[in-house]
Amino acid sequence: MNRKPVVRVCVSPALYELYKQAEGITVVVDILRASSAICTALEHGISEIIPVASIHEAKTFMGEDETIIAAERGGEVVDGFKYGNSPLSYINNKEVKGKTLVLTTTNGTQAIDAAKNDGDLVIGAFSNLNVLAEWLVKENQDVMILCAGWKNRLNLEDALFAGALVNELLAAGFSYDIDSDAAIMSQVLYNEAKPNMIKFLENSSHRNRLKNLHLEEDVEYCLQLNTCKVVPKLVGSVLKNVAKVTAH
Ligand code: 3SL
Repeated sequence: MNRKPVVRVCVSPALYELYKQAEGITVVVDILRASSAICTALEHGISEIIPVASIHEAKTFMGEDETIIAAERGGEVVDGFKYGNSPLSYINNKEVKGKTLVLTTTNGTQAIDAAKNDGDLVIGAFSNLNVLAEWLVKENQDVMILCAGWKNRLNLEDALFAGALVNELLAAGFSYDIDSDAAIMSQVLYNEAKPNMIKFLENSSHRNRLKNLHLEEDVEYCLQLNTCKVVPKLVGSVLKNVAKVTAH
């Protein structure tokens, strides 16, 4: 590319048509909790992930060998499924090692579905912030960060992640798009929130939804930076880790 790559932010899937790009890389983010769960599952032994939009589609995988099926709606594990969307359920869990994970969630996998045919698609979370930023810098293409939000409403935690990633990419030589306001807004929010994100999100909608479901531990985990070294990228219809593994 002869010019600096640009970074843009789409704060809601409802605005996706205004931001979608035929080329470049879309980063789908759903901090609470789908994108955090995807990174964690790949980091802790799941071999690949098939994101699907509907519970019906997820059920079509039932009975397949070496496959774990996870379904979440409204923050809860869907009846009839053993796994939902908790990243913690994939840590230190021998049952998931080497398996394919089929995953459907309220918003995260819907955002993936919306963007899957437009350029490359990767998954971002606080857990893979640095490794993702480094990977995007090497790719040297325009980046659009798509926040999954909640049923087309903006979610603060997704905007915070967008701000963190915009910070990283601008520091590495990316520039704002002419349509820069959402990126700037996200940076302002993140820079204000970063000393204590949990506190910043005290009155936020999805943090409180998960608190009511006694999932505070998940929220704390999802806000930790750089706990995973994976870059989940959609290859066909499957998310695979494309981060280079450094030899020890
Ligand atoms: O909306 C989603 O995709 C989920 O991440 C929501 S929840 O955190 O599992 O409630």
